[in-house]
Amino acid sequence: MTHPELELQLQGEQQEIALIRLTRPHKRNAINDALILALRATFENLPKGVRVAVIDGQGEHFCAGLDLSELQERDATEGLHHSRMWHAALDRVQYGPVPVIAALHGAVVGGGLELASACHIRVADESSFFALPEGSRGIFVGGGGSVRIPRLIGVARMTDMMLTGRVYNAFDGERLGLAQYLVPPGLALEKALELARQVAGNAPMTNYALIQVLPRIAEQPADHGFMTEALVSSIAQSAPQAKARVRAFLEGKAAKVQKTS
Ligand code: 1HE
Repeated sequence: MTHPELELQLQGEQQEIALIRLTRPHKRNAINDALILALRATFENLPKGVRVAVIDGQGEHFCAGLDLSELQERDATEGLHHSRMWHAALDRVQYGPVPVIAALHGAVVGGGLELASACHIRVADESSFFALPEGSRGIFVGGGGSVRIPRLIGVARMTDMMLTGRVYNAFDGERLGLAQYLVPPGLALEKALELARQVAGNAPMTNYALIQVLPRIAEQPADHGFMTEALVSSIAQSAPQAKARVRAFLEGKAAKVQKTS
């Protein structure tokens, strides 16, 4: 399946890394209907053998958010369906088959930040900036941002971003939790691919539990969460891969945890 708004490239020794690139640089990768549908289709049809995905944007910016030129033509009912279409697509990103790493640079704004917040790891280079211009455009987030972004930075900070148009630079973005990694300009993709190789090497059941179960435990009352955790950890540890990995450590054949400087 090919989409002009999006490029899928397989990387890694076993083609286990899917590099998904937004390819509308002339529109700063603004997300029109075709692009959001292409994202959904891509995550629903990842080639067999893919174990991790990386998303980045072509050109000077990761993503300028919703393509505002399409907004003018929608009435309320169409707007509702449009927002639900984004929800469905970003649900496939967050709860798809593999962990997803966003490589961020330049503008990560509006729907671009909503897309980034549906990913599991965000790597920002120092040129990145984060904003929610919806507030000043007289609209509201519609791509799941009101659910996901407060979980990263809190309701108060998101409210401020939308009420005042506040823009966070890359340093503040990383400090607040909009990104987990900060790298020099131009190196976000390289770092994201390095992390992707590491993630692809994990036991599949561990990755599955991390992307599918951990966020759901976070939504459960503590008592239910403990029970879910016990069930999932018992399944994970019974996998042959887990047993082999633990044995390798006990026999001195696996890496120790290294102190960082
Ligand atoms: C666009 C869009 C867009 C650029 N929709 N066409 N998002 C925003 O409110 C952000 C709007 N964009 C910007 O603030 C700036 O474009 C950027 C800071 C991202 C980049 O600035 P710059 O100087 O590199 O580019 P530019 O000259 O502003 O834009 C280049 C072209 O891209 C230009 O079109 P052209 O035909 O004149 O060349 C722009 O009009 C076009 N462009 N951004 C449409 N967003 C699910 S709900 C989510 C709700 C939202 O995301 S609202 C926030 C929308």
